[in-house]
Amino acid sequence: MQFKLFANQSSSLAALPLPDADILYQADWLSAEAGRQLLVELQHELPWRQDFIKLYGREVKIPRMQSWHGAPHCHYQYSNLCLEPQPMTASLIKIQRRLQQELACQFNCVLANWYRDGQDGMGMHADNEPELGPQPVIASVSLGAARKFSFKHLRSAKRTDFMLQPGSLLVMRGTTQQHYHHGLAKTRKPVSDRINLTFRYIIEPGQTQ
Ligand SMILES: O=C(O)CCC(=O)C(=O)O
Ligand SMILES: [Mn+2]
Repeated sequence: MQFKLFANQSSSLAALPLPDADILYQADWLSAEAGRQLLVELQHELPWRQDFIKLYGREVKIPRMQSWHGAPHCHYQYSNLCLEPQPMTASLIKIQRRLQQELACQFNCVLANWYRDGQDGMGMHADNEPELGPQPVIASVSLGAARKFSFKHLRSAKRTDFMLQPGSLLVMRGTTQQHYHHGLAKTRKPVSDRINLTFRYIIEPGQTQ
């Protein structure tokens, strides 16, 4: 199913009608000009790295560049990778503050992903690491090329695709990570650079929720 309705819609955050989930989307959360500026700023400012994961005993490049930022306790672990947090930058703090205000919740870290072309992508996964808590709020800001984003409902295997527009905000919260995988498919179509920021909150050791 395609959410054509949301493709170029303006104004405010709207709920995506997916069962067992709580997902909000706004296509024009940033103006076109602000989005373009932020893309260039982040391309130049963040300490981008090419990371590798182990697959069947072999080291393989992950198909994107990434940069992990946050509070000192925010370690990010997946596959055999453990990322140490880089300090937040002024541009990341500005976006984080606006998100915290508009969504009335706290974030303390952000994963930046840079998809250089259609051969970069992210496999289907859930952001369900225990340190994110049982019902994490994940706020995802997209810049640059529009790319197809997919949700897969785990019980029914039903897939829902839609285009994530530059300047858009996608919020996944509630039970979304328990019932869905999400990902960004590679494409043979010519596409230019895209940067995605996913703001998260990692619980501090000893903190009770
Ligand atoms: O690039 C995207 O839109 C998705 C990124 C994502 O799912 C993640 O960083 O966990
Ligand atoms: Mn994710």
